[in-house]
Amino acid sequence: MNAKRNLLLAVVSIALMITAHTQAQTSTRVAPCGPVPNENQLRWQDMEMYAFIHYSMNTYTDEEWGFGNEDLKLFNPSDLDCRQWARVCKQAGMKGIIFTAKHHCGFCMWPSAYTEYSVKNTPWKDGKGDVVRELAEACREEGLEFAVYLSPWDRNHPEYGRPAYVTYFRNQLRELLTQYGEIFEVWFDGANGGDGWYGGANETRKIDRTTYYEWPETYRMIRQLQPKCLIWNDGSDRGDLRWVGTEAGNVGETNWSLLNKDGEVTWPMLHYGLENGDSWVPGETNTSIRPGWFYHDAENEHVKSLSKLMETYYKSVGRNSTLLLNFPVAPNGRIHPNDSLRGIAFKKMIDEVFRHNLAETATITTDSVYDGSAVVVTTIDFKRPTSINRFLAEEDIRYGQRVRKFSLEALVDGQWLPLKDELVENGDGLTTIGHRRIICFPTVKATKLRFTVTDAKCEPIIKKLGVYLAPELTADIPNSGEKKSSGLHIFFSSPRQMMIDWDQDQTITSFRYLPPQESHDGTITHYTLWGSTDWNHWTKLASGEFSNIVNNPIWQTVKLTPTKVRMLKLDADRLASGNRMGYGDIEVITE
Ligand code: FUL
Repeated sequence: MNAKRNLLLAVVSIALMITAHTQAQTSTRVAPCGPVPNENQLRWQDMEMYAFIHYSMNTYTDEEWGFGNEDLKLFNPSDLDCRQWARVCKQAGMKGIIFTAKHHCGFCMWPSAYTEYSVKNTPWKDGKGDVVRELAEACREEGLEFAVYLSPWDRNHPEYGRPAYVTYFRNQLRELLTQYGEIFEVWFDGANGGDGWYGGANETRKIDRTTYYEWPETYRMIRQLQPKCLIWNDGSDRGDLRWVGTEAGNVGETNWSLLNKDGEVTWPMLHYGLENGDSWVPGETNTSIRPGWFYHDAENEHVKSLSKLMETYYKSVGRNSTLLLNFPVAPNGRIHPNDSLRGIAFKKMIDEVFRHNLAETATITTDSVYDGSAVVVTTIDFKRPTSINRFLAEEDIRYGQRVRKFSLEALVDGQWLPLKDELVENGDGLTTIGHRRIICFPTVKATKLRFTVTDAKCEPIIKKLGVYLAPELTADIPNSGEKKSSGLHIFFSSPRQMMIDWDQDQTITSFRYLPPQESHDGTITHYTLWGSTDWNHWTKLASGEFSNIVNNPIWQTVKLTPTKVRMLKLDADRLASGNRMGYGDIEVITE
C-alpha cells in the first residue's frame, strides 16, 4: 500500500516537473536495479547533443580518408575561424565539440612534439598555428565542452604496426590530455583499412585490434590525466560508451544502455544494447549533417533536410542515446552556411516541438502498481479533445534502466486507440525507455492518453512525462526548408522567420521582397528586419508594412541605413493569409 502511494506521488509530481523534491525522496528509498551509470556517464548523457568537427588534410584533397603522404603545403586556410565553428555549434544546440585532432592520414592539427607531419610545418600562420588550441579556447568562450578524436590508425607513421608506434600514439594522447584543459571524451576510431604510406613504405599493415594498441595501459593514463573524460572505443577493450553500429544516425528502438564487460560485441549488441548486460555502456549515435564526414563542394546541396535531422533526433536522443552530429569545415576554414543554417533551424525546431508540455496542465493519475508482475497505468487527462502527436518519458537512470515494454492509448471519441511509434517498421516500437524515449505518432485529438508500463525489471521510476503537438513540416517549406535565391543562402528557421547568411560581413543598403505570385497565402504584410554579425546579437534594422501588397503583389523595397551585417533575419509579423510565410523572390542590395 505504501509502495502504491509512493509511486503515485512519484509519477504525479515528476510529471508536474517537481523533480528535485521527488528525486531527493527517491534516493533515500530506492535500490539500483542492475548496472547503473557512473557520474561521468550521467553528465555525458545529459549533454544529449554535441558536435563532431571533421577537418584535416582531406578537406584540401576532397577525400574522406587521406593516404598519409599529402603535401603539407596544402594546409593554408585563408579564413580559419574556430570561433565561428563554436558559435554555429552552440546555436545548433550542441553542448560540446569533438575535434579530429588527427584523422587516419596522421596529420596533426596541433604542433605535436613527436612528428613533423603537423600544422607546424605548413604555411598556415607560418607554422605557428594550433587548431586544437584555437578550438579549445573558442569552446570555452562559448561555454561548450571540448573533446578530441585521435585516430589510432595512422597512415603516415613509419612505425605503424610495430610497438614503437603505440608509444608514439600514447605520447600524442598525453599532449592532448595535458595541454588543452578539460577533455570530456576521447574518440578512438576503429577504422583500419590496412594500406598506407607509412613513411614511404607504401604497403599494407595489419594489426590485431584486440592486443596491438595495449588499451589497458592507455586507459590508465587517461583516467589519471583526465578523470572526468569518457572513453569511446570501437571494437577492442570496452570503453565507457559504445558505437551504435551505424553512421546513418539511428540506434535501435529497443536500446539498453548495457553490455557485457567481456566477450565479443556483435552488431545487434551495438545497435540494441544487451538487456541483461553486466555493465553500463550507453550508446552514442554519430552521423554527419551531410553525406560525408569531410567537406566536399559537391555535397553543398545535400545537407540533410530539417525533417531528416528531426528524424535523427527522435531516433537517437529519443531512443536513450546521445547524438554526435558532424559539421565539416570547408577549405576556407569555416562551416559552410548551408550547414550552419540547417543546424540552427534544427535546434529551433526541437525547441518548437517541445515548447509546450500538454501533460503539465492535464490531470495525471496512476491506477495500479508494480508488484513484480502487474502493470502500472498512468492516465493523462486533458479534459477536452486535444491534438497531440508526441509522447516523451524519462526514467531516472541513476537507479538503472528498468522498463522493458509499455503501451500507449489515446481516448478519441470515447474509444481507446492503441498508438505505435511511427518511426518503427515492425511491431509497435514501445520498448525500453532509459534516459529519454520519444514516441512519434500521427496527430490524434485525444481527451486522455494512457501510458501503461507492461513489463519492467524492477518498479519503474519515471522522472518525466511529456505530451506535445509537433508542428507539421509541410511541403511549402521544402523538406530541407531551404531555397536559394540570387546567390544568397536563405533559410526558413520557422514558418514565420527567414534567415539569410552571406558567411561574411556585407554592407547592406536595401532589402527587396517579391510576394508569392500564385496566391495570397504566405504574403507578408507586416515585417521586421534584423541584422547580426555573430548570430548572437541582433539589431533591428527596419519594421513596417508592405502597403497594398495583396492587391498589387509587386516587388517591395525597404531602404536601409547602410549597415554592416553577415546575417539578416526577416520576421513575418503578419501574413495576408495562411500560416507560413512565402515569397516569389528575395533580393538584398549591398554596397
Ligand atoms: C569512421 C572514419 O573512418 C570516418 O572517416 C569518420 O571519422 C567516422 C566518424 O568514423 O570510422
